[in-house]
Amino acid sequence: MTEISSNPARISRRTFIAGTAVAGFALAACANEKSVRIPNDRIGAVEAARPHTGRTVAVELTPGPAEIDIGGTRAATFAYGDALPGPLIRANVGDELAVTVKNRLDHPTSIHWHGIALRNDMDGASPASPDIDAGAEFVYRFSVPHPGTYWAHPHTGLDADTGLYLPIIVDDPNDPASYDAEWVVVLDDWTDGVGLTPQQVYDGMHRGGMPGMGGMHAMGAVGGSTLLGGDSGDVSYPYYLINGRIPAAPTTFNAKPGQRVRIRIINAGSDTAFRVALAGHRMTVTHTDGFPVIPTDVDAVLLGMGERYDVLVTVGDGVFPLVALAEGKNALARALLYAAAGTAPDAAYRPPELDGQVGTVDMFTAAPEVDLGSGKPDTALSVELSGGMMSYNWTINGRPFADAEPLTVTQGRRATLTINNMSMMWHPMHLHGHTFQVLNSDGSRGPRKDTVIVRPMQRLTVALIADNPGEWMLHCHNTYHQEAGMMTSLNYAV
Ligand SMILES: [Cu+2]
Repeated sequence: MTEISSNPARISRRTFIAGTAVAGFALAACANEKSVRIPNDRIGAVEAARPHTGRTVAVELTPGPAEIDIGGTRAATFAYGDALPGPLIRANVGDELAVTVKNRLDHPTSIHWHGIALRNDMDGASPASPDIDAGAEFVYRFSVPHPGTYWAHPHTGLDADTGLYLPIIVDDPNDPASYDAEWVVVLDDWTDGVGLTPQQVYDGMHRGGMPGMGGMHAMGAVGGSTLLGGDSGDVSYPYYLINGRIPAAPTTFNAKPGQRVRIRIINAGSDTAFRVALAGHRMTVTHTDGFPVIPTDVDAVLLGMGERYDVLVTVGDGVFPLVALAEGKNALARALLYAAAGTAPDAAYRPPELDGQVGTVDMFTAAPEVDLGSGKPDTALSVELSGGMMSYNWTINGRPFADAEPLTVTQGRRATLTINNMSMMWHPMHLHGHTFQVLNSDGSRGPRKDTVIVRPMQRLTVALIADNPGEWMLHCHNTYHQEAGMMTSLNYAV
């Protein structure tokens, strides 16, 4: 690996970042010229048909420069205030969120409400909704139709790899809690302000290219992963965080032995899949990306960037590390669960559950109430993912986003979307505004998801119902792949 400065972002040979700082350059925000504009009344009609409580949850967010203590180390970055993650937003199904954003950054920003089936003109992703200029103010106003675990982050440049992220929970008051306590666990990979900036990381990879690097993982900085089907990532980060803290200075959660705790796990990372386990416990997966599944017991769960898993645990008697293994990167993030007085194992402790039965997307099935059924699709869409490290040219259907040929659906129809990964890297593919259902290769229906891991050379099909008119981004949730162009849009026919 290439060591840079005294407290470096460690970079695998695959990424090959030069050892000198690279001047940042502004990437032109290329609005897709094939952009469509769905008439406001159509978006308004769908919004009106969503559940409405008449209650508004008002929130103010000020994205701006911040210096965050990540556990004895301070990171100069961007954040929503002075904490990491940003403030939890919580609402009931049918509430309206009114989020006033005062942009204190020196560049445009947006907030994308990841996973929420909201009105298209509030999605926080250009061009469907406007980016917010430096110094400007914008109010996102939309209702939240489905309960679940969601999160928010910018959809501008590389800012998703800074401290700009926060969890969102939507509760269903008619669904009584079957647990005693709730623990929100946000995972992240961290370099900004302690190692290279995201722009330096990107520039290094974009200009990189290294003869003979295919399949080579010098120093083990970024290695392979069986679960991910090959290379695990492009960037080896200085730190991996749970709720904004490094493993040596973890956050803690207190519970009593025998209590049932719902853990809402969110992967807010940019280039890291995490394998998560609670030492000494099995966990019951209850939700994938906010939507219920038939409860399934596992030892650990695997989350790509953008994914959420909710799990239930029955707390044992003791002190238990919750450990997130940075998949293929030989590094950990952790937090501690205290259910008794005692001493936690040291920061490098790796619970055996991580090597037990790992929950992956193919193991889960949507709960009957959210199953999309076996209806025959009207439309079959497909995308091909390609690209590689050599020129860092990640694309969908051979085109970067600036030249993308959008997919088209007709409102009210059922569609399948087949994602054909022809690259040697896995990609967590995310669709805005919809929660699709994974179709298993044996024809059975899997879980509802808005972000799904597609392994190298895998062909994965999902089903969706076109019930939310607009222009919706479909992209890889690796921040660097997305920035390099791995994004297109799913447009409703006007
Ligand atoms: Cu990708």
